Amino acid sequence: MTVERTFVAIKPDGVQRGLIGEILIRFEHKGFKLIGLKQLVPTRELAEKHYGVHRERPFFSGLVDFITSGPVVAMVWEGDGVISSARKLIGATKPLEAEPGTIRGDLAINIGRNVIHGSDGPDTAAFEISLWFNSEELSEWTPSDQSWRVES
Ligand code: D4T
Repeated sequence: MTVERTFVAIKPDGVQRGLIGEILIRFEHKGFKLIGLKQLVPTRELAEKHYGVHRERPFFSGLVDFITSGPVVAMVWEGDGVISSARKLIGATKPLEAEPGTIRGDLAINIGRNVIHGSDGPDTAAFEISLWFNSEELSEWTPSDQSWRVES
């Protein structure tokens, strides 16, 4: 298994609903390592770049309006297989189809208010991390209990 990094963002609905702690703890308890964390209100330019693949979709402008409507908590998480594992922790895009136990399955109802974003592959992860973070905002560190999470 390769050590990877992924981009995760708590969307404005998750921040407004006071779900930051609830979401962070799921990634921490899983054992992934937090490399970067900040809260910001995204500019339209940032949001349009982030959701650029959806530019032609009918929901695009509503999605950009929503994601720029308030603070977002942007994060980078690191660990073995973290890109696909984060997607599993997050659950299906449509919250009513997301399994119980996943973040969307437990905490959301509506596709347009689905609380959280996670990169969907290695190329997207690299693009989104560099879009949202400067390199000096990312920390290189070793958790003191690392040997209790990962066999060396
Ligand atoms: P994100 O990118 O937010 O993690 O969501 P997903 O990766 O799970 O899903 P996506 O890229 O297909 O959709 C991006 C974003 O657009 C919203 N959306 C999507 C919406 O409001 N209406 C829609 O019909 C779709 C397909 C939800 C997530």
